[in-house]
Amino acid sequence: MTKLKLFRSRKDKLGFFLFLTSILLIPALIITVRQSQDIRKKAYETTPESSVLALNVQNGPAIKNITFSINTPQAVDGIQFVAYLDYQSPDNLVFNLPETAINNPGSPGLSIITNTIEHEPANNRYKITLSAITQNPQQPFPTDHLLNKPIQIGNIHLFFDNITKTSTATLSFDSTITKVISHSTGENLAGNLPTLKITFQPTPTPTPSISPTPTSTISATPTSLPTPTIIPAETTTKLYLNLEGTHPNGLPNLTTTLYNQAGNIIKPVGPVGLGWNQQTNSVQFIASYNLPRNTINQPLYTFIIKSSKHLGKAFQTSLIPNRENIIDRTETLILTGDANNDNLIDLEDYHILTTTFNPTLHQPNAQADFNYDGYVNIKDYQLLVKNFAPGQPGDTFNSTNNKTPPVTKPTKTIGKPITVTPIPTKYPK
Ligand SMILES: [Ca+2]
Ligand SMILES: [Ca+2]
Repeated sequence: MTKLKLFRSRKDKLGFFLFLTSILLIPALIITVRQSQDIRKKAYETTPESSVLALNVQNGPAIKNITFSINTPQAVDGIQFVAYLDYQSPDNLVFNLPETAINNPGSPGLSIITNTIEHEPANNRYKITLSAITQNPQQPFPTDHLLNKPIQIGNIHLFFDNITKTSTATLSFDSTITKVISHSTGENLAGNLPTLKITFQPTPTPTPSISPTPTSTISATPTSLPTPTIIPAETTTKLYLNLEGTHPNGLPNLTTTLYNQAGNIIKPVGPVGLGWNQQTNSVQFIASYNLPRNTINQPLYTFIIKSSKHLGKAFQTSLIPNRENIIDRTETLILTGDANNDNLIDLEDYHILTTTFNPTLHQPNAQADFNYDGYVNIKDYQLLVKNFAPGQPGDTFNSTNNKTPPVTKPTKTIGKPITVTPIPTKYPK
């Protein structure tokens, strides 16, 4: 009698066994992943304290506080968030959110370093952005015993004027945490946070209306100049740049890109030079370009400067063909602190600093060595904190006018007087 053989070989038998195991294991794995996601999401839910806003105001001015809190199961380097305060009945209620309205957080070890409040009258809302980082770069937040307990991120004070009990206005509050950087992994945990929505109904006021603050828009109006096409001429440019933290022995890793008015990149002819100019005490970039000859008008060109640690900077200039052009832009400090070279100085850069912070270890190539002294220490921390500005990226090339300054950064102006000068015999200090 022949024995029934289910498997022709040991290999078949093994294959069948593996198949059976995978059928049983895959659903188990899916359930485990879902469970861990649920756990993480739950850990980040906002606390009841922050989601309830009781507004019991009497006649006359009132101040109400909103407190933001989250739980964190991991130690973090800081938090960034954006919140919108929408008002539905602006005629009934007057309130002001001065820039100083956001206080320091209630949790020790965390400090708020940037906050902005922008009124958007067209949308009936205020936009509030806030960033908080740990006070000590060597100590992530919170300390272990606070993990999974509510962290108070910050308080926002609402100042209400002329409140009466004759009418009702509705205010709703939405906040989104944009970045919560894990100290151990650098992962942005904010994606696991649910949007917090707070709605409250005050008993407010007839009278005044919210006076919209006009937002001034600085728009650079470049003079568009015709570019006649004539035989190109080799043109040398010497660009003097004030890159924060650099010095004769600490030069940045620099990318300098030249654009013409059409938005085309003009590649340098031959090698480019990067060095230190003793006379101007600044970084010197030298390159030659083939530019069209133009005897009538000088077209404007745009240099986009980006170092691996500095924010991008756009400089507009004319370039006179067939000669040396010296462009001194040392009056503009190009800010440092962009450790991951994404053209923002924010929590991710702070995370790189906290994880490489070591005042005694020589780290000549450290990304967070912003003053190029070979160490990541308190001096680099101070530079980063000074320049910390999430949501305010550095310049990039803008094809509409070879650069439009962002509305949120009205201090940035372009189209400054062109400082193209013929080769000076001696550079003036
Ligand atoms: Ca960055
Ligand atoms: Ca340093």
